[in-house]
Amino acid sequence: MPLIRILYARNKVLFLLDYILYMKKSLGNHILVEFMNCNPKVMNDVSTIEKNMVSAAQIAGATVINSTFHHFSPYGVSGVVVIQESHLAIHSWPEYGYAAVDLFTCGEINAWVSFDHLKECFGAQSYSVIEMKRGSVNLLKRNDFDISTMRQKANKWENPDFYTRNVWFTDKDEDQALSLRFTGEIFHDVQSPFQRVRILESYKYGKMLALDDMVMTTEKDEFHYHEMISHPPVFMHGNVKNVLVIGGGDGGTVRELLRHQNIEEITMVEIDEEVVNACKEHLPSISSELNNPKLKLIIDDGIEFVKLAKQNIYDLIIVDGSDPIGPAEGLFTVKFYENCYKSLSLDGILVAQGESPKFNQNAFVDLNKTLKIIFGKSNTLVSLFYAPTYPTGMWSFQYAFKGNTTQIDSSQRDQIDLFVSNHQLSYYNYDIHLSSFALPNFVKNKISNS
Ligand code: SPD
Repeated sequence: MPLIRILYARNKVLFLLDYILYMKKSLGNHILVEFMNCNPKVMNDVSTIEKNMVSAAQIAGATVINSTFHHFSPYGVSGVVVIQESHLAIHSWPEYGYAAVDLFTCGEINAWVSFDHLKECFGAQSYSVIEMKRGSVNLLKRNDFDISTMRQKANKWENPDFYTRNVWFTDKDEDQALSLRFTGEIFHDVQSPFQRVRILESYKYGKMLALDDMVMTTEKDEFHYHEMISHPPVFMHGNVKNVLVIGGGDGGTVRELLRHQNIEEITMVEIDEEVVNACKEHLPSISSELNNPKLKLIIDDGIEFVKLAKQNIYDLIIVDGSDPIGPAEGLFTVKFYENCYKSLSLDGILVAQGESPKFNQNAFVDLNKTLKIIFGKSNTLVSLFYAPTYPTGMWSFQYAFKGNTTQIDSSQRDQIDLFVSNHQLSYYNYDIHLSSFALPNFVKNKISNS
C-alpha cells in the first residue's frame, strides 16, 4: 500500500478516535430542534406548552427546578424549564406552526426522550435536529482549587445575607402558586406506588414533606394545621374516646390528639407506608407519637377500611388527607362519607381537610355539598385557619355531626385555657376556636347553595 494511503487511513482512525472521545467526554448534550407543521392552537397555548415542557423534562428523569413561560400578544410563547441537569427552552410562532426548541442536558439524562415526547405533544409533522456536545473536556482545563468552598449554605433559617442557591419549590394550579425557597438539600425522594414522596429543606419553614408537587407539612408551620384539625372537635364533643384518622401519615394529627388523656384508642389508616417511614426518619418533631401504644397504625386504603368498618363506633373521624389529585381523590366522594357516617357513634363528629375557598375552590364547595347531602344542612360547619405554606394561605376544615351540631361555650373557657397552657400550644385557643367558624361573606356565598 502506498505510504500516502497508510497515512490517510491512520489519520482517519485518529480522527475517528478523537471524535469518539470528544463525543464521550463532554459536559453536556444540546439538541437544537426545529418543530414544523405543529398544531397552531397548542403553539399559542402557554399553559399547555409549559405543562408539556415540564413533563418532557420529568419523563427524561430530570429534576425540575423551576419554569417560567410567557405568552406574547397577539401570539407566540417563550419559556424555559430550568432543570438540575441544565435547561429546556422554547420559542413558538403559532402562525407558522413552528417551534424552536433547545434541549440541553447533562449527566445521565437523555434529551431524546424529551424530544420524542414534545414531538407527540405538539403534533409536529416534520422536524430537523442538530445535536451538539457542549463543553468538550479535552479542550477544557480543570481548575485545581476546591470548588466546594464556592458553595454557600445558610447556617440559620432566616434569609441569609448571601447565598448561591436559589431553588424554589412551587405548589400551584393553573392560575396561582405558592413558592418556598429551599436549600437544595433533599433528604428523601422516593416514588412510592401512590405518589412521589419528598422531604426537602426550606429556608423559612425547615424541613418539608411534599407529595407529588404539593406541600403537605413543614416543621415550622405544621402546628397551625395539626392543632386546628384535632383540638376543636375534641372540645366540641366533650367525651371523645375512640378516634379514626384516615391519612395523616406524617403523625402530626395523632400527636395532637394524644394530648387528650380521655382518648383511649386511635386507629390511623394511611395508604402510603413510604410517607410514614420518611416522616419517622426525617420529621421526628411531627411523627413523635407514631409509636404510641394507644395508636393502631394500619397501612391500607382508608376508603376500603371504612367500607368494612363496624357501625356506630368512632366518636371522632378525622380525614387528614392530601388534595383530591392522586390517592386522595376517593376521600372526596359521597360513597366514602356515607361509610364514615355509618361508622360514627350516634353523637360522633367528622372533620375533613376541606381544601381552600381560594384554591381548589371546586373541591371546597363539592365537599361541602357532599357532607350536607349525607349529614343534613344544619349538621355541617366550616372552619378556616391560616396556612402560610398552602397556596393562598386560607385553608379549611369541614365538620359534619351525626347527632346535634355542638359548639363550645363559655363554661369551657377555663378548661381550654389550662389545656393550651399545659401543652404550650402555638395556634389553638378558646377565642381562635370560636372565631375560626366565623366565615367571610364570600365564603358563605360559595356554600350557601350547597
Ligand atoms: N394542599 C395541602 C392539603 C393538606 C393536606 N394534608 C396535610 C397533612 C398534614 N398532616
